[in-house]
Amino acid sequence: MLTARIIPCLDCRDGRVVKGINFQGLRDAGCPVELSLNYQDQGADELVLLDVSATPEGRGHQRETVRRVRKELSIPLTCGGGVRVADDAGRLLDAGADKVSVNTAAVVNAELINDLAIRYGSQCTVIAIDAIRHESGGWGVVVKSGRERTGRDVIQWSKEVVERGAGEILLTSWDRDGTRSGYELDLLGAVSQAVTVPVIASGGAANPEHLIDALKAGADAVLAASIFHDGEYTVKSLKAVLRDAGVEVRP
Ligand code: 0VR
Repeated sequence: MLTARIIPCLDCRDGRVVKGINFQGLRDAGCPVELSLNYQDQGADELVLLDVSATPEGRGHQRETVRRVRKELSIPLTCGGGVRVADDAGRLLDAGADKVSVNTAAVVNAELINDLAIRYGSQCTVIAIDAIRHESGGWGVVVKSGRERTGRDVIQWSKEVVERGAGEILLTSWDRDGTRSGYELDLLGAVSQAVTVPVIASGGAANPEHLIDALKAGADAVLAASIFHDGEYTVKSLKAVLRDAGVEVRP
C-alpha cells in the first residue's frame, strides 16, 4: 500500500475560502494563502484549491490566488473549478498548479479528458466525480456543484475517465459533504475496485477514524475541508493517530 496522503481542500469563491454542507450555505472560512501555509506547516501531503465561484467574474481571482499560494508552497498543488477547455487547464498549470481537476466539463465533453492527458500528461489530469446516492442503491454522477443530475452511473463513469487518460480520481460524496458523518465507504470501495488509478476520498470527514475507514475501504488519499478550516484537528494530530493505527503516512 502506498503511503497514505492527507489533502486539505480549500474551496474558494471570489478569492476567499468558503465551506458549506452539500455544497450549499457557503460561509467564509478564511484566506487561501494563510490557510495553505498553515496546512503545509502542519504536514499536509498535498493541497487542493477548488474555485467554486458561480460567476465568471468571481473566477477572475483564481489564477492570482494560485500564483500567491504557489510562491509559498513546496508540496503538490491541484487546482480545479471552472475548467471548461484544455487551455483553462494550461493557464492554471502556468500559474503554478501541479495538477488540474475537472468535473462538469469532463461530463459535458468527455474528449476533454483525452486532450488533457495528451497535452499535459495523465499525472496532471485529475477527474473530480461528485456522487449522489440512489435510493435503489448505486450512485449517480451530479455536476454543477451538485445542482444537476446527469443520469450517469458513477462506477461506469469512473472506468471511462481512466480509459480516456485520467491519472487520478477525486471522488466526492455529495450526501456526505460537510456533514461530518464520515466518508461514503461503500462508494469508495466500489470505485477503487473498478479503477487502476489512485482514488482520493472526499466529503464527510470528522475524525481520524473516518480517515482510517476510508483508507481501509480502498482510498489512496483522504481529502477534507470542514474539520481543518474549523480547527478541530491539524494534519499533524491526524497523522499521529493514523501512524499509531499502523497506517503508513509521510512524517
Ligand atoms: P468536507 O471535508 O466534508 O468539508 O468536504 C470536502 C469536500 O467535499 C469539499 O471540500 C468540496 O469538494 C465540496 N465541493 C463544490 C464544493 C463545495 C462548494 C461548492 C461547490 C463542488 O462543486 O465540488
